[in-house]
Amino acid sequence: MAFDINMIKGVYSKMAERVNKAREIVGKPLTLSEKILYSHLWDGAPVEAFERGKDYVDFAPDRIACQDATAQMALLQFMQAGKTKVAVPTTVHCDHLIQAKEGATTDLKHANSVSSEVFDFLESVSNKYGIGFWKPGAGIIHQVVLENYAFPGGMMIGTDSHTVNAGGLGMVAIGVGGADAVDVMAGMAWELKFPKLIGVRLTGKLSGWTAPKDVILKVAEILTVKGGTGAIVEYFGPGATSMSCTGKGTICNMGAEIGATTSTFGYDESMERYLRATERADVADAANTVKEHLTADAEVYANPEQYFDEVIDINLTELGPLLNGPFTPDLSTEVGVPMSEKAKANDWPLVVEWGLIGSCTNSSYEDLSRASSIAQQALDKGLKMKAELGINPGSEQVRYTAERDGILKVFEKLDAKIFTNACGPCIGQWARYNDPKNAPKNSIVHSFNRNFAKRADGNPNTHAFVASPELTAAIAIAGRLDFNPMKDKLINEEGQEVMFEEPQGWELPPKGFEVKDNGYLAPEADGSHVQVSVKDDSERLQLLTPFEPIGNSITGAKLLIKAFGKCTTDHISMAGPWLRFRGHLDNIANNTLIGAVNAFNQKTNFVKNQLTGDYGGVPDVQREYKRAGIKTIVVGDHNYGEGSSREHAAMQPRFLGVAAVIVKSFARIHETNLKKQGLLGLTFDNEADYDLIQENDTFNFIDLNEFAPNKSLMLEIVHEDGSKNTIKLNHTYNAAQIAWYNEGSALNLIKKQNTK
Ligand code: MIC
Ligand code: SF4
Repeated sequence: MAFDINMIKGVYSKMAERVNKAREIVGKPLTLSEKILYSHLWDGAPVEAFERGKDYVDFAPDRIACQDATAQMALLQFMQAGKTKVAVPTTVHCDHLIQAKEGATTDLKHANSVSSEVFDFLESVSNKYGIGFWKPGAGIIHQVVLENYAFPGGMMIGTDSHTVNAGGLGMVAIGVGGADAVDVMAGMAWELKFPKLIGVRLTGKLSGWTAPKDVILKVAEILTVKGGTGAIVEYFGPGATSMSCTGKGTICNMGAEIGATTSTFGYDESMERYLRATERADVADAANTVKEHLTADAEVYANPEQYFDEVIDINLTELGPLLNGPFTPDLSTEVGVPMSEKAKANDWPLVVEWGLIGSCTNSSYEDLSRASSIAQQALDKGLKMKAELGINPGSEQVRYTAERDGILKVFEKLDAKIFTNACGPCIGQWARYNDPKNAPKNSIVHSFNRNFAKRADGNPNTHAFVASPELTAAIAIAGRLDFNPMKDKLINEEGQEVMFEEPQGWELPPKGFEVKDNGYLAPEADGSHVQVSVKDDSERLQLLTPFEPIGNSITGAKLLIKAFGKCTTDHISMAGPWLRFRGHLDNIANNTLIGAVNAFNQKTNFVKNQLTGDYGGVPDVQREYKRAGIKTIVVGDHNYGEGSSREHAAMQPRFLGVAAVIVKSFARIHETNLKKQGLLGLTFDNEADYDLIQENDTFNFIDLNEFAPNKSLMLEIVHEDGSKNTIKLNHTYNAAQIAWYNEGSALNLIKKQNTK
């Protein structure tokens, strides 16, 4: 048994007392999010009410999940923490390092051969420290977590931004950087700023072509990629209870795309059905005994405006299928004519070359069955695929069951490629081109969550649009971006006009789930004898050397890059081919900020070296500053570090000698990652000061020796002509986080405390 029912019962046994106490202290009815947060305080029962968006609070999460691309760095850090076992149930999932090319069998074999060093490392570290290990091919972390570990009312963290997917089963599940996970693995508290709360009231009912995916595509349009920052989004209302559990997972999953800390839904019958179908009747029975604490107090949902910081209303009956993109997940367009007009106006290619169904967002049994009902119609009506189709099932359990039930066969009859149960094309692990840099302009549609430039196939000219799995299937068959399956006819092989009927599907497999080998390896009870080896000359893995503190005197610093516009973690530390270096800091540092656009010349990976006057790649120029002993700063725009939880985006600049990152605003996980690695993450007090920064500037921190909570810092900018500006910079470091800075990193502090 992979999950721990006693742990879950332990959480529930304390819930009533803690929730009642919290209600008394807060002095009003509680939302579900507050119930979960207040029942997971590090210090036990609550004694004070926290101010949302302001107070830093210590929590005690119930579980941790890591995936292969982030677990390497997390575990390399944990190995330094001086512990013999993880303090909290933890799992590692191998899903990112598997390419999609030929199809599952060949691709998995290939991954197991080229990444064996990394998989073996992860397996042996897991075995040593009591961590559950999910082998390559077992499935995508968030689907596997939903199927095995998520439980209503629980709190978990995971080293992946889409950990939030588990909100579909009523959890508060939050994506973090590896260093945060290391704290909890090492038996310490996990700190989070008490979130603000956004309520989304769902009325009406989904029908026809509208899917749970469209709900979150709509929310993304309303809130934009930064509208959820620092908030938990809580969904409620009749529309919420009428949706499947995995559909709720889809909605929570893409909460990461609006910057939300997490999203969640109250416990309901769909969750109970899902728990029972995934062989967790005992969890459902236990949840039923504390039902009233697994959803908000009735008054909250009756008058949400009084209890949430913001309330959004969506009527599902009026919602239609949407396509979001290209290049950003919050740009929504309705299918058909609106898309046709917008595509023409913006010169987006109308011909669609690929439809991809999968990713942690939409790879459940229900997703595959609804998409296959469209594929079946294509076969029945004599339609030929106009685009190619690729499928990544979410887990081996989903795949095995879908194969047994004939779902995969339907796709195969349309010549679809069934890729491994893994992330694949969602994270650039798609061998679509030999040379993506020179690949032509084209459109693709997928059921994933992110569609940043180059994300799927490395081609900057690929326009990726996000849609529900059923719409993805229909558009791939039609081969046109502006196809409206509700109105448009297609011509079949016999020259007849045919139309699709509405998609149909099964929420859960009618004959139950089935799997032969789910790919799980339990750790040994005592792993102390297990040897973990990292070769000195490995190009994939490198043991870590602690960072030296940056210190409280930064003068004469140079500008490394002033990033223009969107700068996501993909721009700071690209994925795709670079995933292979996720366990080797020196090697992966060679991709640092190579995707960021230089504000002075609009080019990527082309910055001025102030020492020589020459231009070069960002990592090369930075290494030259480092050799010369010169500190540097990075400047950025809004929502800097949006996207992934990868701490590499903080560790690489730190490793290469960047001292401070100064931006208009940060994405939450990235800001914490910078703090954890002992860097300065600062924001302009006056956003317009971004414009003051020139290419040849030198920077002097004036009062860094007085670095303290709630106190701004002053920065002197010396321009090339000798003129100066002094600007005010803000920060959100509390006393403990300043201690990380002073020690060089949070890990340095843990080590110091453990050796005392
Ligand atoms: C992603 O979707 O961008 C990833 C790859 O899953 C990342 C984690 C990573 O960079 O390894 C995420 O979302 O956190
Ligand atoms: Fe994997 Fe994509 Fe999900 Fe990230 S978003 S975990 S890459 S499937």
